[in-house]
Order: sequence, then structure tokens, then C-alpha cells
Amino acid sequence: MLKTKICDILNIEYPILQGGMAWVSDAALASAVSEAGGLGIIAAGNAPSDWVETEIKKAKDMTDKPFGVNIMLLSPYVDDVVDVVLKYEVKVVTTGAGNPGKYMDGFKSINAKVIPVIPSVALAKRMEDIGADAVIAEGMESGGHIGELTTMAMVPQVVDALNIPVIAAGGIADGRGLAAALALGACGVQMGTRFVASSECTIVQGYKEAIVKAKDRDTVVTGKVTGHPVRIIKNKLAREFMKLEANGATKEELEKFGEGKLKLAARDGDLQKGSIMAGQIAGLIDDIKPVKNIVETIVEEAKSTIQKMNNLIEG
Ligand code: TUI
Repeated sequence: MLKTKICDILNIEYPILQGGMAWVSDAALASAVSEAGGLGIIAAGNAPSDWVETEIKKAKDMTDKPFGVNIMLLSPYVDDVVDVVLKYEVKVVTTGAGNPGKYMDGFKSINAKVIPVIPSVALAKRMEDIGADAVIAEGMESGGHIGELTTMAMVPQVVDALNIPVIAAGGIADGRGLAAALALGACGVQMGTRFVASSECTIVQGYKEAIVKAKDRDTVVTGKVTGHPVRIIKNKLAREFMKLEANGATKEELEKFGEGKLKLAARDGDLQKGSIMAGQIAGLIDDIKPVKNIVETIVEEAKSTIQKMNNLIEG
């Protein structure tokens, strides 16, 4: 048992969500996480809505447990993806890379739980005001598109500012991280990078191995100039991106250069010219293992961490 209020709200066993990662989080990964007692999430990313529809159908076949869909609000297909989510009455919707305000009434009409990812207190408050059921406070330790605040600094500030539950994300990959998030007042965690390095994740093996190989300082943040900073593992692409930025490339040039590069790494297997998005916690991850093992190990480790902390005050 490691129950928090988010478990009741989402009807899940453990307070662990799997991050919605473009080109990574499909029905196979999401259903494995849901079957293991967490909340699996299919990522729409920049995919067309028919791909999302297929993955939702597959996930419904693969698990009877709740799962979610993550909507990336910068996607050109966002309106169609929302329609698919409404058609299939998806139980949980998370959003990223923007403000989901204009879709809120639709989500509420199917009784979906809506959990926006937010990078600041101000946006978290706005999400509470428009009826979000919880928020995911995602620190800049995360992989992919990030904000400016760290998890450690942001989570307690968001917890104090809101009345709805807060889930912590960014820099979490083990039970100590889960216990720390609970200590900061969060009622659960979302993990991305840890679940990429899992047996059920369907991306190329080399991407998972890059995470296992990565050390603490092996990620960099590119694209600050474009207004969409993205954390990736250092490789040829990262070096070229940084060179372009140093040479004053325009936002348009950088965006064009970045296009399609995540798929190139994750699905086509080009780990030098592709973009290997991963969080700073990649340095802690040293194995690729089944999702069930990841979830159970984290829960057990969180419990023993909390026990140890309790022992500190009981002498
Ligand atoms: O969205 C993510 N992570 C992502 S999305 C992605 S695909 C992509 N690739 C290149 C450029 C842009 C996207 C890869 N990784 N995480 C959730 C997240 N949301 N991080 C930051 C935010 C965010 C940022 C601004 C959420 C809201 C927001 O609001 C701005 C506003 O006021 O509308």
C-alpha cells in the first residue's frame, strides 16, 4: 500500500504516472504501466489523430484498467486529437506545451480527469481556476520540452498555491524520488525517462541504451532561442544544434533543423543525427527492465525510504 488521493481520483493502485512522450508512449507502454498499477499514458505528440485512435483502441484491448492520453498543444492535429479523446471517452487527459483552456468544456462533458503539465505557479493557478482536477509540476530536469524551474523549487510552491492535488515530475526515477516528492507535498509522481528504459517500450534498443549509458552531465538544453527549450542527450545533433545557436541562427532555422529529429532517433534508430530526449535522471538509470518490476521496486523503495525517515525522529 502506498495510497494517496490521486490514486482515488484516477482509480489506480500506486501514485505513479507514466509521462506522455511523443514517439515513445504508445498503447504497449501505456497498457503495461496501467496493468502494473500506475497510470499509463498514450502520447499524441505531433501524430495525426488516426494514429491516436488506433493506440486508444489497442490500449482498451490490452488493459481493463484506466489509462490516459497526453495532448501536446503545439501539435498541428490538436483539434482532431481532442475529438478522438472525446469520442472514446478517455478517462484521463494530460496536456503539455501550452494552455488547454479552450478544450476544457469538452473534456468535462465526458467526465475525463484533466491534468495539465505546468512549468510555473502562475499557470498552475490558472489551471485550477478553469477546473483542472490536478496538475503535474514538471521541473527542468525533465527530458524534452521544459520550463525554467527545478522540481525541488517548484513543487512546494505549487502545492502551497493550489487546493487541487499536485503531481511532481522531473528528476524522478526511483523510490527515493517518489518519497522526496511526497515530502514536498506532492501526491504522486510522473516519470518519463525511467519508463523509456523498460522492456515494454517499443522504441529502438539503442535509444534505451543511450539512457543506460548516460551519466549525470550527459544531457544539454537546446533551443532556448526558439522559445521551446528541449533537453536531450549529448550527441552529434546536440553539438550541431548548439553550434547553430552560437552562430546566431534564427528561430525559424533552428525549428526547421529540429523537425522530425525525435522520430529519427526513437523509431528510425539514428542516434547521432536524431534527438535523444531524456531527463537528467538518466544518469541514475542503469538497466532496462519490465515495467512491473520498475513500478514494484519504486513502491518498495519509497516505503523503506519513508520508514528510514520515520526512524530518524523516533531514535
Ligand atoms: O510538453 C512537454 N514535453 C515535451 S513536448 C515535446 S514535442 C516538442 N518538441 C519540440 C518543441 C516543442 C515540443 C517534447 N517534450 N512537457 C510538458 C511541458 N509543458 N513542459 C513545459 C510545458 C508548458 C510550457 C508552457 C506548459 C504550459 C505552457 O504554457 C505557456 C502558456 O502560457 O500558454
